[in-house]
Amino acid sequence: MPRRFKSLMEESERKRDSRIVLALDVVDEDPERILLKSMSIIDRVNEYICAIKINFHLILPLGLFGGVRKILERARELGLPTIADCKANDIGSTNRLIAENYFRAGFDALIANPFVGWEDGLQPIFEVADKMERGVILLTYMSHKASSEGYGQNVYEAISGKIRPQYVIFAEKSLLWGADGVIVGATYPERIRGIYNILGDSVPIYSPGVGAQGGDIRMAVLSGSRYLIVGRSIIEADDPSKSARSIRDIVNEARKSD
Ligand code: BMP
Repeated sequence: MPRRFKSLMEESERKRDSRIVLALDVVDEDPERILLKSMSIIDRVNEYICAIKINFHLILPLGLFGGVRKILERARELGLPTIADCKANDIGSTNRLIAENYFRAGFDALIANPFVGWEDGLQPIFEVADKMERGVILLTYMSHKASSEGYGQNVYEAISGKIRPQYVIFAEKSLLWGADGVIVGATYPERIRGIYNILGDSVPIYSPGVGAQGGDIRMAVLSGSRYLIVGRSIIEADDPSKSARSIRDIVNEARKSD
């Protein structure tokens, strides 16, 4: 049975006419203020976004079964899917425990790192996702400056005996493993295009890296990104609601000219 995360995202996207995933990266020394600010941002921007991604900015100070669970409940009430940005990257038994905990807390999907491979690596995560009907999104080309040192390397692929770009191999694995999405930095539109050429519409591309990291929304969308992950441009704006709406509108405009 196919996992339902992709359709959950499509439904949310349709309902709100938005392809913006909010990176709820609220920073504050006081965990209580993080929780309050997070809730307030969600209330202000929820009509302009289609999902919420939560990273260690919240998971560490609030705790998965403490404040984070409250935020996940709020997101659920609003009908917004949630993604755990834990970049799972360990041996199989630990990965299984990571997935079980994030999904038990209420996340609809998690982000994992394909560098660890399948057997005794990511396989248990996909098994847990199947069992609990959640999603798995794979890092395929990250948005930061040193991304080429890992994702962009040319590597010897034992199966084919050829030298190939790492990110191309990861894109192919996302198809093979049945991933529900891939992360490709908006800062590298040519990589988005290359990966989109492999995946087509079967595995949606999620792109962080616009705004604060310098990526261009229009270029990312025209190159094949389906969802834009946006944090600081919304969170740190004087008016998060206005910022979320205007980014949503730029994405929708770009889609029309596609
Ligand atoms: P911002 O829009 O503030 O740059 O936030 C982007 C978010 O996406 C952060 O939570 C970051 O950790 C995450 N992210 C990223 O920026 N690049 C990647 O390649 C993968 C990510 O998860």
